[in-house]
Amino acid sequence: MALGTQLAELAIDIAREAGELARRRRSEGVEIAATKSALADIVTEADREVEDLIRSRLSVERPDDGFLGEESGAERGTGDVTWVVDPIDGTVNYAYGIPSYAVSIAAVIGEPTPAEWEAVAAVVFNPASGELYRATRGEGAWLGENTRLVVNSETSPAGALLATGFGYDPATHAGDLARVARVMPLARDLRRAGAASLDLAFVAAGRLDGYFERGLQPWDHAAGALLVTEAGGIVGGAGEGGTASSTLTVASGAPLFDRLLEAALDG
Ligand code: LIP
Repeated sequence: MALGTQLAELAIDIAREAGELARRRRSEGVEIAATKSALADIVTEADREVEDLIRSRLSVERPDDGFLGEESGAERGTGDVTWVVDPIDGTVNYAYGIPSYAVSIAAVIGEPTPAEWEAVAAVVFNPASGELYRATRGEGAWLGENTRLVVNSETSPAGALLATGFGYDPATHAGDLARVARVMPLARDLRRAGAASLDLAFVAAGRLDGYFERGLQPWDHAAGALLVTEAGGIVGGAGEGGTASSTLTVASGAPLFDRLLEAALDG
């Protein structure tokens, strides 16, 4: 069995177990454990517990692999594979009880930085909706067992349905709003779902025409980006060589991408 397929099957199994834990903890009531980069940047006890579950499962199944997780940081492996994990992407939604959050797990090879890695397997699982998005490099992207994901490459005279997000630090909001103003002439409307991995999954599924956001961390976009590219779309940004980065991440079908990137980039 090809490596990507093996890693994807493991990621699906772990994401389902982790997602069920997150869903169960949500139903029991959520405790804010701490704030991180800003008052609005919260972490719940469930974030930490879910990441611990994912990390311990991977350490048993793939002991030589590296790990990069939102809550427990980075650990280099002795092999070529690193797991990039956001245990609960959409943490604020989760804390408020909004059913739009996801377990995001990607397996990458090479240097564990977005500008250098090659994602080979990805899973984005929303336990509230039951929707599991998955992709293996070179083998396409899927929703559930057999719904093939294909980005929307049609351009509508009404404009594009786009999604974006805003950072936790209030000092970044003016720049984010200026970016929205630059992009709006391309849009029919905007959506703000609050979970980058689900925004990227929706681009892959053709439910959004495009997505742009400043301030994402590698674990926010690692899995969703592979969904988009395996669904025929393009992911890039302001990183080295035009890659997705914390400065800017952009995803869409090919006809829209260059215009969206140009409008979203800071002047
Ligand atoms: C979130 C992203 C979202 C962004 C939020 C936050 P988290 O990740 O998924 O797109 O707008 O500011 O970064 O913190 O829930 O893992």
